[in-house]
Amino acid sequence: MMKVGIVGLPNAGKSTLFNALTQGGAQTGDYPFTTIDPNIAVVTVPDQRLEKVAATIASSKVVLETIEFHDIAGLVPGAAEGEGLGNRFLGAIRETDAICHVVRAHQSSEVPHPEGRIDPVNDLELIETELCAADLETAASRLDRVTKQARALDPEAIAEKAWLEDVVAALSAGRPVRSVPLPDAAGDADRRLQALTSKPMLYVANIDEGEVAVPSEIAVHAAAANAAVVAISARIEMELAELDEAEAAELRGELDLAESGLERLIGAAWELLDLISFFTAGEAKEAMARSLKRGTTAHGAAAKIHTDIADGFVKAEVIGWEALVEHGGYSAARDAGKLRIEGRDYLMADGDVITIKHT
Ligand SMILES: Nc1nc2c(ncn2[C@@H]2O[C@H](COP(=O)(O)OP(=O)(O)OP(=O)(O)O)[C@@H](O)[C@H]2O)c(=O)[nH]1
Ligand SMILES: [Mg+2]
Repeated sequence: MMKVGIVGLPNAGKSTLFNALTQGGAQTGDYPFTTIDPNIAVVTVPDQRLEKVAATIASSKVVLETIEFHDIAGLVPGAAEGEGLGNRFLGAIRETDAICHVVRAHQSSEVPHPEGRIDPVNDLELIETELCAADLETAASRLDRVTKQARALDPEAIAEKAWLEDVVAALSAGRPVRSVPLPDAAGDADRRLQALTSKPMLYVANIDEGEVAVPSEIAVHAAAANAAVVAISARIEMELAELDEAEAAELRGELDLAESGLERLIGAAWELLDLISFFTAGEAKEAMARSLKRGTTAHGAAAKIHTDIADGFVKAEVIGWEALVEHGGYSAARDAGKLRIEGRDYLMADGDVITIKHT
């Protein structure tokens, strides 16, 4: 299960967004450091396609993919040197697979800004500077260690040393580790470094009620930082999350919000992480959605289900979810020649329904 850490300046709206996404009851407040210990909640990734497949096949149960959100304490300038809740904050981010960076872009005068002004790009840079400072310390000490190993003429250590030198230079210039290409010869050097700024980054622009677009200066900054970006009014989404389904749908219509904040955020995250979804579904069995890196084979998909299934892989029956629903089930789809037999090297497509035959 993917873990996403929600970070940002104090009062940016992190806990409000967290509550909207998770229907959680995290405390929010118009004062800094409302959150101290991280709030953690698991949400299911909504997927109408799987619901339709499950209804067609008469599956017993729908099991959706899940994401764990961590709502972390606000970060302040100097955190890398222990300001604010410095180290605890940074430790909490280390545990996550991707970072969701909430930046205040709403103008509400009721909510104080810790810097006393509203400037989203500057806010993004403040946080990124702290993350780079924390990584610089880690990378410099790792470079020290690897430099000693590299003397022993270990080719991977030599490649790692060269990469770390580039990393230290980038971080010193305020650029994230994710901007430094990792040569093949350096192996898993990025995993060993465990940098905060190598994690995929998604910005959430917390916009005014009634707005829908990402402010252009934030979009420009995101493109330069290799980050994805979505615009969400955390306050509206939290209010929507408290309504029943019919009321929420009506208000969404009025606000011109076709998808929920959660759906938009997941859509952007899937694109950022280059993920697709595939399904397994059996009659009177579970219908399940799982995420997969784009470009994964049928054998790789099998490994996601169970290592035994991957080890005993013989062949796979594959069909796009829409064709399966159109034909009304597996046997009609098979009769129509739409259920394909694929081998282990078949590249999975988004929305594939797969049945793996294994020994
Ligand atoms: N007008 C408006 N107010 C918002 C919005 N999002 C959050 N707020 C308000 O801003 C204040 C801070 O929100 P929180 O969600 O507690 O902020 P936080 O980032 O979790 O803050 P810390 O935990 O202190 O770091 C609260 O009073 C929220 O109601 C928004 O989209 N619009
Ligand atoms: Mg909070």
